[in-house]
Amino acid sequence: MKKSNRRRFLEITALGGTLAACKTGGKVEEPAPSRLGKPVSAYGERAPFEKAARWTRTTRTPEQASSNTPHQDLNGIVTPSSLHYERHHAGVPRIDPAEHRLLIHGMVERPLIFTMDELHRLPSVSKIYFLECAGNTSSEWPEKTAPDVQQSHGLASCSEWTGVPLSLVLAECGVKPGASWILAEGADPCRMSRSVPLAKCLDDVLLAYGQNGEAIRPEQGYPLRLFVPGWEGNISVKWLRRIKVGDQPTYTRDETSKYTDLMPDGTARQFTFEMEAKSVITYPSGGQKLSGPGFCEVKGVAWSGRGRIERVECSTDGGKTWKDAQLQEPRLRIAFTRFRFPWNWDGSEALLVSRCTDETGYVQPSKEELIAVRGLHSNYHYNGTKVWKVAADGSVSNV
Ligand SMILES: Nc1nc2c(c(=O)[nH]1)N[C@H]1C(S)=C(S)[C@@H](COP(=O)(O)O)O[C@H]1N2
Ligand SMILES: [Mo]
Repeated sequence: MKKSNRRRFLEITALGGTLAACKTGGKVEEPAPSRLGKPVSAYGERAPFEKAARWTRTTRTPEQASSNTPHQDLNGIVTPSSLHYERHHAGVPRIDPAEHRLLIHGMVERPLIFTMDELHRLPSVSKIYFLECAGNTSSEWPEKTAPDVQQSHGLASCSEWTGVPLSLVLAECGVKPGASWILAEGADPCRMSRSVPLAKCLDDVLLAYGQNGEAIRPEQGYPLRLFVPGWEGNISVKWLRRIKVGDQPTYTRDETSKYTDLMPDGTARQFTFEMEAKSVITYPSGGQKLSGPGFCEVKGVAWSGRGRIERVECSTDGGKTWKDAQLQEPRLRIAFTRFRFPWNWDGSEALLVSRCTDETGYVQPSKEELIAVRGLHSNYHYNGTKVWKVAADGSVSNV
């Protein structure tokens, strides 16, 4: 999978491509020496020329809102914390970590209350995981369309999360025989809460306090969130303050009024936890414009809640023919995987689309295949392939 720069250059020329770059006209001047720069600073800032920003949408009130990651502007697999998507139902609470407590009670031998300090002393792990709202890409159900990848796929981001395995803390409390679910509750005014099967809690769920090397951002749940790898974002309860161990799901408002899907036969899917494999081309993507024909590296991200991404294929003719994309290593389980596909645009209309396969062998469905199974009344868990049209003038749009 590794390629030397020389090989990559040969690949471009083999494609008949040319590199879009300014000609020097023979005369090359060295850049002038610069003046003394800005002094050191306590907390870094990005270059003032960089403008990538979250796109925000207010659902009902300013607190009932979401904001989307600008995938079109990002590289690699880690989303900067300041650009991680946000979704909250009652605003971002301001929580002093010194005051914060986590209560664990219910079907346990020893109900315990943890301070943040006590949690920080416990054995910890760091893992790179994506997080995706179940509603991500719901704009692709037929009646609606998003103009760009930020609006269509921006409710998914990927961070390195640090925290204590929940299994360890539950072992401290001593889970009673017969227990099979937990209820996790947030400290925000709506007390957002979800039921999580105990088996998942004992597997890979984290009590996370770190994000990309520093403390979790307030928007992501500071000072403590539940992190449930690979499952719909809603279940990763932020500002976590209480876990109650029990022997059945609680059927909270968030898992009955929402986060269920109406199927074609009128029944509803509930507790659809896993996020299925999805991929999307982020460059070139909707709203962008190619300056002219020639070489263009197609780039994108793929992820699966069920494990590792094994394969990504790309098509430039709307899915009639496919070729394998290059996958950036390391390919981590339940994390973004960056893919790249060398393309020489000949200037005629093209339909760019990607399709991924995860380690379980599951292949991302086309929109038509997804609708055949799920119908048209669903809102959550859309993971169909995404086609972008490149018009002859280079402009890219959602089709
Ligand atoms: N306490 C609490 N936890 C919450 C929410 C919330 O509103 N309150 N929103 C949920 C939803 S719908 C999603 S998709 C994720 C979003 O996490 P993020 O804002 O860190 O991206 O958090 C979940 N956890
Ligand atoms: Mo969500």
